[in-house]
Amino acid sequence: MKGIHIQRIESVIVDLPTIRPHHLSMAVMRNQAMVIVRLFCSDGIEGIGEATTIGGLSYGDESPEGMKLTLDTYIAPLLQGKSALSINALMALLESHIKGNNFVKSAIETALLDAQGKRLGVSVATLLGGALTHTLPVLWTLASGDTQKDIEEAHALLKEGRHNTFKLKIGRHEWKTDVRHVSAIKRAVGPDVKVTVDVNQAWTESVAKQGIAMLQEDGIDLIEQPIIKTNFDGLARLTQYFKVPIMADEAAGTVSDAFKLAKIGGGSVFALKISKAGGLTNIQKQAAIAQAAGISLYGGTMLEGTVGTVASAQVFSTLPLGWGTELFGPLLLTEDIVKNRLTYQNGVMEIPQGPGLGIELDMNQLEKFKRK
Ligand code: MUC
Ligand code: MG
Repeated sequence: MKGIHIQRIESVIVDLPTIRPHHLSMAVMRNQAMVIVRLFCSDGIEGIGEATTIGGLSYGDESPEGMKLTLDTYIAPLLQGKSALSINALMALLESHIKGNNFVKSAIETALLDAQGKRLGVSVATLLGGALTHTLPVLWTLASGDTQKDIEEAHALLKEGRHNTFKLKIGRHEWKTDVRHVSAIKRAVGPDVKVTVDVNQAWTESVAKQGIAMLQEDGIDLIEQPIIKTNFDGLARLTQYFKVPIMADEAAGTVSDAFKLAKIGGGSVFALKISKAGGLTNIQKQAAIAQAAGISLYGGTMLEGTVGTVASAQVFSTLPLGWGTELFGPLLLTEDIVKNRLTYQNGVMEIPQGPGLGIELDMNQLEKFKRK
């Protein structure tokens, strides 16, 4: 084992089409651009990772093109030749040389854990202390941009039994129009189907007070990031004011964000995302803070493809998630770049059980969808 080092790191941008346009408050997605990281070690083992965001620079402050540049120009030369065996040492090195860039750091930590798991013959979840489960609940996001289409989509998925919980993306329209859209869908799916909404920061605090009051009345189960992410105090006020749980997503970015929010009761649920947090071990730190503060956990996504989704699933499987996950990213894509697509049925996904992430890139597909 001694002397195993990182030989080189490669990154490619892959563009995959979505099954339909996906409407969020800040962008409409028609395809997904993901940065795939390949980390080659001197023992012949390759680790893979993914850095993916939503809508270019409209969601976060890292773009696919910028992430590739950061990887190729700063991270690859920094890690090349270093021992591949202590992931903590490598992440500390990254932290001391590179400020921010959490999405990229998450992809690198994923690739290091994948390589180490393959080397030791254990899953990433095992490296992280062990899985509590081999399946995770997964909801589906209705975001076609049209109420009637969303209702049809929900009915089809309920009939098929693939999902039993839906998240609605709102915040693109005048708030009363959005609330009517949510009410119509909730009425159509009925009281037994859980419905959550994600406002993606679009409301002011005063609009949020009116909007959430109506959504609570309609029996909506969870309200995600209603106001701008920097308004921690506002999120705490809304959490205290309403009976319906309020979830911090964009606000709960880093470990220190989680600490600040937990201190003031900003949110009764945290949406955990490996990208925002800068990696899988930081998710466990955020989760520890949340658990100590009595805040529930939810497994979030940046709409990653299979690599990022499985990395998220590996760490989420080590945590007691009170609100399940939204790890449906691969289902939003028409094509995949791994050999075995994930299995989703009866409202859950199965977590691959092989060493590392337990998945393998399909090199033909990677070549086909690689940005030229
Ligand atoms: C977000 O803000 O939660 C997650 C599901 C989805 O449709 O969009 C993402 C981003
Ligand atoms: Mg969200």
